[in-house]
Amino acid sequence: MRSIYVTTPIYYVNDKPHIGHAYTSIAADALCRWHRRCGDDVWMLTGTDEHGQKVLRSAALRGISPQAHCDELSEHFRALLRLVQVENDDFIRTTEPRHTSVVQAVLQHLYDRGDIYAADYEGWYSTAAERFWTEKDLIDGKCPDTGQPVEWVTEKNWFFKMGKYADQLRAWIDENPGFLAPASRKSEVVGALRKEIGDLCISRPKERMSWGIELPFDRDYVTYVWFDALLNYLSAVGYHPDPALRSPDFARRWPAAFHLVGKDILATHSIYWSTMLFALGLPPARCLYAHGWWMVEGRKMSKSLGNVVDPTMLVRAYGAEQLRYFLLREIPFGGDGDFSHQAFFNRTNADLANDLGNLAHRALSMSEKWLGGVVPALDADTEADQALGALAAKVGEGFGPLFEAAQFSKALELLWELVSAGNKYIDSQAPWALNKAGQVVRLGGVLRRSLEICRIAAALLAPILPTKAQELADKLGLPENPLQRVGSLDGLIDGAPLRCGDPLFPRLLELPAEVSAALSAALAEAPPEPAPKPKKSPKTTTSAPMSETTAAPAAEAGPAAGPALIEYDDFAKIALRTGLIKEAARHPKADRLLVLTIDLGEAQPRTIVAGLASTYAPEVLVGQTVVVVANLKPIKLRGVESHGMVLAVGGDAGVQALATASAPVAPGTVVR
Ligand code: ME8
Repeated sequence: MRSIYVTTPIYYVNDKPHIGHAYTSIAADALCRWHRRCGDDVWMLTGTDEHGQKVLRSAALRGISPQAHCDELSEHFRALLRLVQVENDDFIRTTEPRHTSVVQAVLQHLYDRGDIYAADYEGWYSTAAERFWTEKDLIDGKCPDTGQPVEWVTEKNWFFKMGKYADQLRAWIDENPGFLAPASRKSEVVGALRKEIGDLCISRPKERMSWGIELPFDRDYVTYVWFDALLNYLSAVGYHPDPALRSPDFARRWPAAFHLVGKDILATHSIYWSTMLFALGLPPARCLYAHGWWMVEGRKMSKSLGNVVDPTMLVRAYGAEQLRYFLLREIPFGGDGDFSHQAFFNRTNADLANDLGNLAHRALSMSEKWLGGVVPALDADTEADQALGALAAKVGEGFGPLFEAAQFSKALELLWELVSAGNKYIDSQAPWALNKAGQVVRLGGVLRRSLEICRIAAALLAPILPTKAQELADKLGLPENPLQRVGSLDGLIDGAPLRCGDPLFPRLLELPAEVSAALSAALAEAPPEPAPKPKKSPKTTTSAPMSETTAAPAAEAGPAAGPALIEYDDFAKIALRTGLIKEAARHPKADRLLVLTIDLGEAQPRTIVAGLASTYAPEVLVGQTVVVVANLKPIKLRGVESHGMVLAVGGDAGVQALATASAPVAPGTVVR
């Protein structure tokens, strides 16, 4: 039995969790669920990072004590885990005594060994940002975060002898090729280590920042938040510098650790953390995996841009498992990606509703209709069956190693080769024709192989879609959903009862109403132009960071003016008619516009250009009845002449819904 200890970063409680936090936790959970299914000894740790300037500032802004703030915010992170079906074994908070006592014991131990010493720290201090900067960080001699003047400050602080362990780290990386992943990010660390590695300032004077763990050997200082936070990976599994005081579980978990982190904190983990471990006489974790960054429409998620994606809303709108699938499928785990509702919508419909859902529904419904609703027997393999079997074998062999290497999207891509082949197999073998011709044995064989593909999908998807995969296994007459025979088209139980029921993933017809509303709200709140941001030094600096960055305040929406009154005659001038959308396409020159062909009951349908592209995929509009302003003078919109206007709910802030008729009506019906 392999021991697998998977960790996520512990998240700052300066604000509520967003989709980036959900991402790492879901990935860690999927990995753990996979290993649990393989029978490994798994432990998943996540938690919250509760000390430091950022958290202190957030609490102060709310006018409550930092501890009360942390208690409340930490709960939001726990609630998110439950919502997205993460089954963590432990959740650590850095304000818990089980953690603070270990941090203090480690500090004392390193101090006693001579690995921590006092020295003057010098640097450019920004009072506005409450942090030090190096000379090269400054922009025009001013704080890069706030643009305010900085002053040269010298202050006593405590330092960890990080530089002493730099060679050991260089050698470790050379000798352990699997330590840093993916390979593309390894070069960043290797590059950083080519330069000299200084020592790490690990203290903050209490007079400047008191929200932290007190240094056991100097009561005027608290511990730098990163030195405190990184130790969570040890404190949570029973570590103590004195081996006699360690929990027996510790040897079970360390160093079998797999740290999943975002690329933003790769340097702190690879350099700070590994050298801290060397100083404690411990080997680094088995693997440090830095995944990529989710952006939103090409921009970093930020409160001030109003584009923070709330995972709670996504779960309510699309479903927790759809979110898990989208995040792990849409981008390679090490790469960056762009979040958009359109991409979510398309991915959910294409992969889950159309490919997998359709395969399952077709195979199950035909088996129910023509074969008595039980698992049919296999027949002798034809050439097409052999090709399908070979593909299943390839998937069975390839999926696990990819998944264990956190290559979730590649593993899913591989599985989908089989799912798509299953749909094509049904098309080419035409079970309906076999049924008509009374070829029952062949019909059974074809449907059995199609059902087997569904079984393989259920077995392999369980770590990502825990509930849906079990639901699919139930439909296939499997009370358990075992991870066996995933490379073979022969794993179902002959004669077991099948249950078709409702489709596994209903097809989305339009963006969920809540999503449209959130998009409109975001548009209303976002500033018209993103404020130009001064260049900021990356979080990955190996110099001694003295504080965290500030968050810009969210833009406020102005008060709405009441509408001006008009006479009835003014209103009567507007000819409103119902229109049936016959065709819809993206505008060739404008992302937000669609070009619609609408039947208004006239001799010819009209071309109308509408700003609906942010809310609706063109294909979902075809067949919908809308309300049209039919007597608007034609106008050219980005080169396409528009003959009318489609009414939608949501005003200037963005479209939330279409204005439509509540019952079927003929095109061209008067609306008044
Ligand atoms: O850095 N895309 O906490 P944090 C992908 N407390 N992942 C994202 C993301 C995005 N846009 N935004 C956040 C800290 N993440 C420290 C960690 S560990 C000892 C201390 C994820 O709240 C990603 O995992 O800023 C990233 O590393 C982490 O959240 C940062 O969370």
